[in-house]
Amino acid sequence: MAGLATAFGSGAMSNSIEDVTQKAKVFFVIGSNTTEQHPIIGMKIRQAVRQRNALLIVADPRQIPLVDFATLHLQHKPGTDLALLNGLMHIILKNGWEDKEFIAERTEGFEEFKAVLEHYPPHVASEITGVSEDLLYEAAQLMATNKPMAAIWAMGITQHIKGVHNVLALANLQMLLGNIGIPGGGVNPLRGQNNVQGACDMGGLPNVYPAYQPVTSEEAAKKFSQAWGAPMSTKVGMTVTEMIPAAKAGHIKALYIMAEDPIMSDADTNHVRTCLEACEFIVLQEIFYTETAPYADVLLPGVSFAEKCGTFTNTERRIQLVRQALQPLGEARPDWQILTEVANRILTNPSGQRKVDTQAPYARWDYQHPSQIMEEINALAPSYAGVKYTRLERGETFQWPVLDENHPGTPILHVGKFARGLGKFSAVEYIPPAELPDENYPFILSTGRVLYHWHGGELTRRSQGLLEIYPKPLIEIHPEDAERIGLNGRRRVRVTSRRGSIEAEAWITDRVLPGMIYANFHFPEASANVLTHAALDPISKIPEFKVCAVRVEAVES
Ligand SMILES: Nc1nc2c(c(=O)[nH]1)N[C@H]1C(S)=C(S)[C@@H](COP(=O)(O)OP(=O)(O)OC[C@H]3O[C@@H](n4cnc5c(=O)[nH]c(N)nc54)[C@H](O)[C@@H]3O)O[C@H]1N2
Ligand SMILES: Nc1nc2c(c(=O)[nH]1)N[C@H]1C(S)=C(S)[C@@H](COP(=O)(O)OP(=O)(O)OC[C@H]3O[C@@H](n4cnc5c(=O)[nH]c(N)nc54)[C@H](O)[C@@H]3O)O[C@H]1N2
Ligand SMILES: [Mo]
Repeated sequence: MAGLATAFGSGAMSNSIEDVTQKAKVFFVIGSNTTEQHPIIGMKIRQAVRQRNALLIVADPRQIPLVDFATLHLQHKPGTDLALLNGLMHIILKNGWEDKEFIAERTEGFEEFKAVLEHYPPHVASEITGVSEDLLYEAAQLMATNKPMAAIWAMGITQHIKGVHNVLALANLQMLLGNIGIPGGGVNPLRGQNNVQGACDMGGLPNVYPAYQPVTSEEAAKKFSQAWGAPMSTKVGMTVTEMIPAAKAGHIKALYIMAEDPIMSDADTNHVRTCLEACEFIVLQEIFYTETAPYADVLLPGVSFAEKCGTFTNTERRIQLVRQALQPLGEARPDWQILTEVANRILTNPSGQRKVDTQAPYARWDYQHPSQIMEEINALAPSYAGVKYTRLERGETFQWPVLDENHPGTPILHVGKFARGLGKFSAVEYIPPAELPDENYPFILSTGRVLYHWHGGELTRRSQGLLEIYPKPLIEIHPEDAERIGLNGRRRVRVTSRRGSIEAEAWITDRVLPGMIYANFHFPEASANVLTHAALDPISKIPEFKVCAVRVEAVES
């Protein structure tokens, strides 16, 4: 997420869902299983294709359901996106299909970028990606001759050691074609969790305060020190993927984990277990007793979305009010109330260091209602300045930035001008994934989700209906590979990486490429994360969930 912030001010959709799905002439969907993971947006893309003949290019190593609607499917090898994108842009430039006016007026860094593209003529791009030269040419032509094109992506692009560079390459593509700041175009990362956008907007990242005010800025540090009554550091903090290993190394003594299940969702589960074991003190704020719960010293019972009020900010930067529908059970309380209580204990603890000036405007921790939290947000986060609770209660929703009480919000970012002035082309080169197949581990494993389950499955494995449809983890394997490993009518496979081993049922299907298998992390008895590799993107610190090397063997059921 931090990485996306470098390109466009924040990792958010530049255009709105309505705008993109109604106005794009071409959809370029890369690394997003949209119909299964963002079903509403997926449905709208399907409608656009069927009802108004929009064109659809899907770039995905798997035959995802959206491929049935696609004009072209670029089925590239996992982890080769940069070669694919640079190869497409090479063709666009060679044919003079770029938007020369946009490049001259709105961008910088074009010459260096152009020099890098020289390294990706069609035969090279085709060799690396496995996509034929003809198909590359067809895709480039289709993109360049139909404007506007909306670029849409998700985790298939970002969960790589080159995830940030992949995103920068997509921004390059959209600038090259002049598809930024216009209806039906833009750079559109589909955010995952219902409120992950809101969490980032509120500074739930190690490098920014609310509204992406940089932690390293003296000015921001001063602003927040005064508001919160305590000195603020200008040092960038750690990401979760750095904190967990730091707990093992002894650099972190305590973890306060809220609404995360690292035993299920972090890469390399066996390693995560040893890290959590080594950590001296763990607080877990959860709504269920999860796989991570046995490692916690204290469990704090939170409540689900239906039992509290507040706001969620969705993937198109839209801030929406949530109203409480159910009464919390037992001692469970909304997360903000638990945090308020904990903060008050710290503030009033006589043995504590009490460096807080409680006279500061927002140091009191006396919230009675989420509307008071929103008042603080209005005052401190400029892009939320006009998101007044009273407006939300009247039924308004807004896409930030909402600059003041009368501002209607901003459906499309970067109209006429980028947040940073000129849009910068980035010269980014392809490098292979951190771990590639070899003699001992001859398959590529890619991981992700299925329609019927949610991450660690804590929420969805409790639903009888969902379990009836998808009761156990399945590992997708190509028919040729099933034969090669001698499955021979049997269904069970053992998958082993350098980090661990799981056994599960195989789903023999040509959804995946030969030489590639696909697994999910929805079931503790066979979670893909036992196998995954915690190699991180050096900028975003996201693990390479989408590529590692494994061995696959048939086992007796
Ligand atoms: N039902 C359901 N919906 C969800 C979630 C859930 O758990 N269940 N989770 C939510 C969350 S938090 C998120 S982040 C989103 C994730 O949404 P997505 O990113 O769409 O979901 P993933 O399953 O991670 O896989 C993305 C796609 O990337 C492809 N892929 C794999 N490797 C590569 C590669 O190297 N390059 C490219 N271009 N593609 C590749 C996969 O085949 C897959 O189609 O989903 C959200 N929606
Ligand atoms: N192999 C592999 N691993 C992945 C990924 C992948 O594609 N492949 N994707 C990654 C991505 S994109 C994501 S987002 C993560 C998701 O990983 P997590 O965030 O760990 O997964 P979730 O299951 O969404 O949520 C964790 C917990 O939040 C709890 N919870 C739900 N609502 C509330 C609430 O209101 N309050 C509190 N206190 N708790 C609540 C649930 O009970 C659940 O146990 O997984 C990552 N891990
Ligand atoms: Mo996510």
